[in-house]
Amino acid sequence: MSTPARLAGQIVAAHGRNYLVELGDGALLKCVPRGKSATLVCGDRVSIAVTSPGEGVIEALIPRTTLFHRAATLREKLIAANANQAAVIVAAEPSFSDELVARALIAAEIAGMSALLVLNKIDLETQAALARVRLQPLVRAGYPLVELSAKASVAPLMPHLLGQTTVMIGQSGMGKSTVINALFPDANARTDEISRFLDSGKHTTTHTRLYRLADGSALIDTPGVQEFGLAHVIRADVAGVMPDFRPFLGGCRFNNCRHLTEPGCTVTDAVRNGEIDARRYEIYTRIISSPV
Ligand SMILES: Nc1nc2c(ncn2[C@@H]2O[C@H](COP(=O)(O)OP(=O)(O)OP(=O)(O)O)[C@@H](O)[C@H]2O)c(=O)[nH]1
Ligand SMILES: [Mg+2]
Ligand SMILES: [Zn+2]
Repeated sequence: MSTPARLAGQIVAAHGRNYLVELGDGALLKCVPRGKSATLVCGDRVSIAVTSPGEGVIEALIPRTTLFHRAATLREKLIAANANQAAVIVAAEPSFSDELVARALIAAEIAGMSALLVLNKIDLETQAALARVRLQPLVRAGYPLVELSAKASVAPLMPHLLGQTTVMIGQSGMGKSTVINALFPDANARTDEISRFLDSGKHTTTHTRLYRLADGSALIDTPGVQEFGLAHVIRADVAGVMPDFRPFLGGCRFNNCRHLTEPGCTVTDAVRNGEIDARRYEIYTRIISSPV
């Protein structure tokens, strides 16, 4: 008896210990991991053995290039693996947390991923103008900003997706799934089907899901987050992954300066003379003083 051939695939959805694995030819297989295994996550590349038509066993995890995650003090929450870019989405309405956005951007940088901002629902013009003002410090920090109305068109986002594996992250109601549905007409049916099945009456996403564009690039839809814990991030590293702080690092009197109340701090100098945005600095102090 010969051992079944191993095939390479990528996890496109995870439901508990059940994984949907996409093979190179696009075929989907329902898979379970063999024995006790490390936590697997959407985007993971795995080696599988087919056990019956449409089903398989995950034999091995192929090393990840990136792992995007958030972490509370005692609980780590993996979001997606092997993405090279995070798209942090906010909307004109409902109002978004600029601290959550800052935290997600920091997590992306720590994971070695690039990041971009998406402002959705610009058809709501008055609220969009306010949102734009709140995003200004991040735009000045250098993050690309894509504005769109996902209900009308997602075309402005396309050039940023091609050739990339992008994980979309943001609070509930920002429009992540609306973007997905516009890009993948098939996804629409699935969302409706799932919400009907769960009878939730809402369209809130409950599972992370990877969608493939025609050129092979991927977009990962994730459930809305209410908080973005950075318990895994060393506090001394935070300033260095905030691009608007970077030009002012390295010149402080103390080389272990936390940029709080230390004398001779070039960061607090920059805050005082307006070169670092006051709200961004407030968010920095909140993050480094928080256990998560
Ligand atoms: N006015 C307006 N409404 C939009 C737009 N895009 C999305 N919406 C609405 O915003 C609501 C939330 O959209 P979703 O796509 O479900 O948001 P989500 O980010 O996936 O939310 P979760 O799955 O809960 O995280 C829906 O009622 C959409 O119809 C837009 O461009 N303009
Ligand atoms: Mg959703
Ligand atoms: Zn300092």
